[in-house]
Amino acid sequence: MVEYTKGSHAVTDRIEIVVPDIGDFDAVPVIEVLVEAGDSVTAEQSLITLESDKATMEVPTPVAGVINELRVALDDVVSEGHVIAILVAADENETEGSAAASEPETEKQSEPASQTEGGVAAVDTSPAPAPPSPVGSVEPASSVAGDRQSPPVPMDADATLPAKTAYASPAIRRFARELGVELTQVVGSAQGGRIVREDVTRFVKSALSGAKTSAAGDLGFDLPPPRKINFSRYGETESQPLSRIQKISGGHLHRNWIGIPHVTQNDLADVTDMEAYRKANGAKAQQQGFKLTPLVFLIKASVAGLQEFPTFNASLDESGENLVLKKYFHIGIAVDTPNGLVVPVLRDCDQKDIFQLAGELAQISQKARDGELTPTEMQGGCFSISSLGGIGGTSFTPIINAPEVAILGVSRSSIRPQWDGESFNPRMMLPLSLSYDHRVIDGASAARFARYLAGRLEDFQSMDL
Ligand code: CAO
Repeated sequence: MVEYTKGSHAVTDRIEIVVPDIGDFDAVPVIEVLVEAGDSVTAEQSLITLESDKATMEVPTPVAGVINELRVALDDVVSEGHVIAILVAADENETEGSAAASEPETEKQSEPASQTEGGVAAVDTSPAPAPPSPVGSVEPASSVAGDRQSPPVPMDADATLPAKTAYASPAIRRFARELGVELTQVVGSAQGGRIVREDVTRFVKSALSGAKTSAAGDLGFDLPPPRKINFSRYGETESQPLSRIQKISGGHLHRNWIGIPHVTQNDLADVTDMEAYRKANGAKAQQQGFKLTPLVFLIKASVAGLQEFPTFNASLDESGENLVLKKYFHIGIAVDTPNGLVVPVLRDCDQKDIFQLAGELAQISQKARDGELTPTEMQGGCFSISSLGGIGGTSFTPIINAPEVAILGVSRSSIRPQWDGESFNPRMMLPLSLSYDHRVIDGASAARFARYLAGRLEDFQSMDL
């Protein structure tokens, strides 16, 4: 396509800039449009960015000129030969003039393919800058593929994204470099976690506004979002949405997991005698319409532990510099429901006996399974217990239910041989897993607390049952 326009200084050509040979790729989305109609461009300046599954590639114009018409838009899908833009080429003098007159445009120029800071996630396939081509050397006929003057550089289909490398186009890398932004710190909001211009500016604004770490969970670091994976490439799949509870509790669990330095202290309690007592009292509970499970003894032991170790019955305040010590004893119980995990709170457990607690537990866990808990019933806990003992296991790491500072995980009791100094005896041993916030509780205190719990269960009669 040629159109000769008599200008005052030169003859200009309308040239189609097309997608060059991009290797084995076909139907590749346009993830960035770097120019607008009316922009002056220099030879080798990038016009658009394309993206395959694993790599990005900028397509430059082989000649200088003015963008007369843009033929692609964001998210268009293009293949080799697709027309990107119609360019009005200028002669050398005009090119120099326009480049000088539009200084900011030079920001958009391609850089050599050696941009490797921060690990190369996005493969910059822009060729090394070539000397501007004299207009006269561009054939004023038909299309100009990007590869005519800029040798095609195929996308790197095998490029993988290491976990902590930034995924951004070369243009965004340049932009970030100009602002002094370390791209590995920025969370990408575009598909597959790719970083776009807005992500960089948001990061800068956040840094300028002084975002900082606090006890409240303002974590002060960004995590790269999960990559989009097409699992159906490997076999049949089906999509199932998470339940509302899973979505809500998932956010809390994630924040607590990454925001609190967890350590889990494991111990074993000899509950042989306690189990005998529990079984002996089972019928009494049954008559009242509920079961007497080990959980109520664990609630009582936990209350005793919180009374003995007040820092376990505490929360960090918003500043992260003070502990709020609580004088009440409300225990959260993790309940498994068809819709996900919920943690209703049993109040004033220090003032209730094991039968009252067993009755309340039966009632509130049924309410939880029926999806009828009110927000108030899930608030105000001091310490939580997550019991998987009815199911099995030998230990696990429960996640602290912030703003609490510790949680007790309970696994299934079993008969284990215990050495009494002379012989092994079969004893019923209950595994305890105490996760604690290491900012508030040190390891020695946690070991003492876990031992204390075990001791209370072993000497259960000493508790106020
Ligand atoms: N060791 C051995 N047996 C145990 C036990 C233990 N640690 N804990 C409970 N059991 C027994 C009970 O005695 C009961 O036996 P019977 O059926 O013979 O009476 C059986 O296991 C089932 O107990 P249960 O689970 O119905 O009752 P519970 O009081 O122990 O627990 C509740 C109640 C609501 C906490 C529980 O049903 C539940 O939902 N647990 C799951 C909690 C959870 O999902 N935690 C994970 C959170 S992190 O994702």
